[in-house]
Amino acid sequence: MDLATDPSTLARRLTQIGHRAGLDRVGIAGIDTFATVRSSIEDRVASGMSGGLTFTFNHPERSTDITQSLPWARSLVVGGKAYLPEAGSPAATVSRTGRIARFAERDHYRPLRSALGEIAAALEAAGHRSEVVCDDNRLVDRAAAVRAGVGWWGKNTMVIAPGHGPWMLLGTVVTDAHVEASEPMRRDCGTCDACIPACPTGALVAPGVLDARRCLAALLQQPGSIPTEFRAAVGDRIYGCDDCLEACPPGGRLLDSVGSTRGRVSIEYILTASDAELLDHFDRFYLPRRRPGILRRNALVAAGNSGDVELAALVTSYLTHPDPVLVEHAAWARECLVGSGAGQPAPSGK
Ligand code: B12
Ligand code: SF4
Ligand code: SF4
Repeated sequence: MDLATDPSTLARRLTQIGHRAGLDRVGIAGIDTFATVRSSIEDRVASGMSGGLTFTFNHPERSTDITQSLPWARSLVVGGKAYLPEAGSPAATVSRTGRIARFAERDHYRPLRSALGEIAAALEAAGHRSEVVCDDNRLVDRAAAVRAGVGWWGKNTMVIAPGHGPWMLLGTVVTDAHVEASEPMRRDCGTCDACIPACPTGALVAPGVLDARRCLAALLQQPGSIPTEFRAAVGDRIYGCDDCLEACPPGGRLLDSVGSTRGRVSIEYILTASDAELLDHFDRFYLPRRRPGILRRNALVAAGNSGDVELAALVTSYLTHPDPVLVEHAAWARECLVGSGAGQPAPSGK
């Protein structure tokens, strides 16, 4: 592939390549430090709102300045790939199953990475260095996307794009080529604030500010105990949470167009499968240190919330499990199912 050398033609060609490879949005950004984002991340850590998450919170100075990882970087070619309607929607209620957020219903990062790979390959064929950086601690993906005009920053902290709403995963090709930057999008949420009351745990504490200590997406992927005050709100979730995305009007039409139901998984399967089976079946999930116990813990909470007494025997079998976290969640779930009232959290808050 012949690539032009002038920055403006190069931007056009790379955008075309990205779209042909399946990207829904492509934009170009410069590599200046994301200074505001850096101070936001530092504020989240200082206030405790990062909730012990690592990712970009570990080294904000590195995640907000790509030249610290890739000193040759000159431009960021940012891509967004929508995962609706493909991901479908979890059916409303199917007994003895839990729900997986749409982004993780299968590996939706794969087509995104592959499309970004085509852009990188074209750059390399033209003699440029390039590297795909996607959902990686070296770069704040949303900040790059906003600067590249891929979308705007929503009050639910998501990058929102016209036609796709928040239902888009993001990634970047970092290159040493000089590519003309795109204009950031001149749009914002306006007077809408539908996502804020839609959050079941009040994790969106102000427009654009997420307290990860309250966010179910964070709580369900972290090890340890899920605080009892949030267990009822977990509902039937096993991994991820889509409530603040579902509430978002710019993604509404796409959500309504979804025909298929996916993203349900058997609670009994999670509670009876071996470690190896769980890690293989859910290999796309982020589970710190590959701990399958996180899934079992979540399944116990979902079982407790199900009100389905048929699950009580399986839940009870966990009362002798060697992992004390699972024992405690099993006791809670059992109390919900056969204790003071099906579906109610244990009154003692154990
Ligand atoms: C850590 C992380 C999480 C954490 C924390 C999320 C968070 N909001 O910070 C947890 C585990 C909770 C999480 C959850 C989810 N995540 Co996540 N996550 C990341 C990760 C690794 C880093 C994000 C980060 O740096 N946060 C730091 C904080 C400070 O950034 P921020 O909240 O965006 O803050 C900015 C805005 O709030 C804005 N802002 C500040 N004030 C104001 C005021 C107003 C009015 C407005 C509008 C904006 C605004 O400026 C801040 C920065 O200066 C990225 C991948 C990556 N490497 O970038 C994926 C990423 C953000 N996650 C993603 C996804 C898909 C999700 C989930 C939807 C998954 C799910 N269904 O469960 C949920 C969504 C929850 C939510 N509302 O954010 C996508 C988002 C795609 C998109 N279109 O935006 C990313 C980009 C992964 C990817 N490569 O596609 N995630
Ligand atoms: S992902 Fe769920 S819990 Fe987290 S902020 Fe959005 S609605 Fe709230
Ligand atoms: S629900 Fe409304 S306020 Fe929230 S991100 Fe979507 S458009 Fe913005």
